[in-house]
Amino acid sequence: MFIHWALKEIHLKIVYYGPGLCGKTANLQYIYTRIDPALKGDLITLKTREDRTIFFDFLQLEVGQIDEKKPKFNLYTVPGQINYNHTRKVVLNGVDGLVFVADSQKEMMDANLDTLLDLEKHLIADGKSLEEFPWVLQYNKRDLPNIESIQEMETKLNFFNVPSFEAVATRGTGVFPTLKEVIKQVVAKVQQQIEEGKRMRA
Ligand SMILES: Nc1nc2c(ncn2[C@@H]2O[C@H](COP(=O)(O)OP(=O)(O)OP(=O)(O)O)[C@@H](O)[C@H]2O)c(=O)[nH]1
Ligand SMILES: [Mg+2]
Repeated sequence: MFIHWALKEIHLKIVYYGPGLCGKTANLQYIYTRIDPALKGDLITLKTREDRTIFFDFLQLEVGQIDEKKPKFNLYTVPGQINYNHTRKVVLNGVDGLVFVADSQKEMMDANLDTLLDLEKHLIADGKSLEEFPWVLQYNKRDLPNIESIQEMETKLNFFNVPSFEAVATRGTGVFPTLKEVIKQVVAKVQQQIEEGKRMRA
């Protein structure tokens, strides 16, 4: 979180995390096409020729008001490829909320879990933990034939019982429910922090 007092803005960072090719960029691309131009910045993407993310995708959104300040949500994706571990760590710096995008295809279950554990490791190194952090799960690619059941994915990945959403990111299905829930959690946490801050000063 970063508060720009002069502009009365609160900048909040949401990161889409998940294994390679799970659909993180597809989420941001859909959001970008559906947001009022007055409320969004450019979609900035840094990708290889094969459309794989090499550093991150970035999109800024404006939503409502918190404590008389304008919240600006900075949405980032991480690169999912194994060899970009350091980049993922850098992109996670200062994160306020997370969307874990899982790939529903059966053969991706190990990669989903490994990536989730890798995320937890980065958070712990930064003094945070999935157990007490605003985050949601998205089960993406529900349109493909060889997918795992939701029940099985819940058992394998949702060990902290966070809100979860089925999605087909390329069609936009489930994309906004996922985003709205993570925003709701992040805002609730920020409001709590602001109230605590006020009490401390009182
Ligand atoms: N059928 C189907 N394909 C999808 C879905 N979401 C994404 N894809 C496809 O999966 C491929 C990878 O999607 P991306 O959004 O680039 O995945 P990513 O997670 O950003 O991948 P990296 O940046 O390489 O980590 C693309 O060909 C997408 O069109 C989905 O819900 N269903
Ligand atoms: Mg990507």
